[in-house]
Amino acid sequence: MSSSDTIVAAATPAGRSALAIVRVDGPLAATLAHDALRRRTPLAEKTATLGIWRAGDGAPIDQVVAVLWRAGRSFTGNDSLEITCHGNPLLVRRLTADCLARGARLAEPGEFTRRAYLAGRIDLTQAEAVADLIHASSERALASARRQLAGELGRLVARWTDRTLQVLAELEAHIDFPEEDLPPEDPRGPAARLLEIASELSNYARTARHDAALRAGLRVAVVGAPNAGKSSLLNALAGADRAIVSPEAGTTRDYLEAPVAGLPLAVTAVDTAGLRDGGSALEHLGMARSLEQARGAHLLLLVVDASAAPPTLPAELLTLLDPDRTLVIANKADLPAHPAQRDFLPALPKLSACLLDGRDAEALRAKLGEFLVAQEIAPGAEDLIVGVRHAEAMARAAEALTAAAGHLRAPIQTELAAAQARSGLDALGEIVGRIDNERMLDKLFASFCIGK
Ligand SMILES: Nc1nc2c(ncn2[C@@H]2O[C@H](COP(=O)(O)OP(=O)(O)OP(=O)(O)O)[C@@H](O)[C@H]2O)c(=O)[nH]1
Ligand SMILES: [Mg+2]
Repeated sequence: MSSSDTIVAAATPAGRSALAIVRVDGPLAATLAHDALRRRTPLAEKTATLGIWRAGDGAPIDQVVAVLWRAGRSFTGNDSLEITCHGNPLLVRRLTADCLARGARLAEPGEFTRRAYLAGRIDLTQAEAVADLIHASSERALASARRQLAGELGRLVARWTDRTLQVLAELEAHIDFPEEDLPPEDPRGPAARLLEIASELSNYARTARHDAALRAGLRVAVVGAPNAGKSSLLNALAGADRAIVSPEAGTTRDYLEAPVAGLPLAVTAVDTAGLRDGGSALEHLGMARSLEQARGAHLLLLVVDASAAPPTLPAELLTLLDPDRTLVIANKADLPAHPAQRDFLPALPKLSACLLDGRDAEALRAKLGEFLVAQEIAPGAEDLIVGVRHAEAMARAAEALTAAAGHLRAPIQTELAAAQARSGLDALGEIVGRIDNERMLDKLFASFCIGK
């Protein structure tokens, strides 16, 4: 896979659309456009050129708009061409085939971004952010990808690297001139500084626990006794009439999912069959599914009819009611509250609501969003979330720097400390890609789409 090849790929999905984009990158990009558009003068860079793209035999393929970026000023670092044609897959195929006939080859998945990385235009965290930005399914995931693409994580890593290098330089000076004491420049001494960097690294590594919430979203199970208002809650969360609501107990038999509307995170709510002791064989099948959903959820919303005596819930559910991941929705607030409700599950956080019509829906969704962040089930708007790959390297770096600090306690072994500091630097380098590892890069870019 050489960067001196010219590569071509459709950058837009297969299917019919108003417009589609074919991307070409490499040394042939400029002449290829020049020839196919039958231009007498070279294509001006960064300028939209309208023309008929013709195959080698002169047959017209489509009227297109071509934009050329010259090497050094393009995303990839090479001459790079974007051809916008009409969004018919047949046209895209013919245009691509023509580029192949003119000497290009088909791009591998992620190869454009890989070129940008190899050309030093972006670091590895930014390359990953390109894929994240495309796949983000919520506002918060988009914001996180945007920050990483802007280089926020790369800059953090650069600062940790600089600080570690500073300590390493002092340690090496001490190795060369052991008769002198360890440097007086920083009163905290090298060990304390290494531990400080390690602790920051560990803190950031821990944010990766939110990575899955950003990527795959969260599941919230709505559980409770029959007729408590679970389906009413699902509808309120979804902002749509998804589930059947009826005064008959046992309306919902199976579970049913809907995306929660208006949250910055992708949250799926799951309505379930009512849970109670006893019941028919069919009800038991439904209840088994409810419990399965409850076990698999990131958060439980336990709906309770606050106007009635507290329900008797099955023991299997009670064991799942962890105060950190359960919110009780005390429903039917429009009716007089039953006095015994005050003593019902006092350890759990409660929210009073009326789910009769949509009146509380928006406030409920907002409260749900706040609760998810407050309980650290979901990341907050300001949090920088690192990926699993970054976290793993950060944890290794932290471990090495902690070990380095250990060697600076009596008996002081400066050489061993320096070696550990160096391996900490290597781990930091992996995050941004200052390493030469083809296999790792292959794996990483293989998850990209073709044309990216
Ligand atoms: N008064 C009052 N009635 C409500 C409220 N919320 C729901 N209800 C009524 O309670 C009944 C049951 O509501 P559902 O949402 O179907 O309850 P459920 O928990 O899904 O019931 P099952 O699926 O049968 O287990 C319906 O008649 C609703 O209109 C409320 O806040 N106040
Ligand atoms: Mg229901």
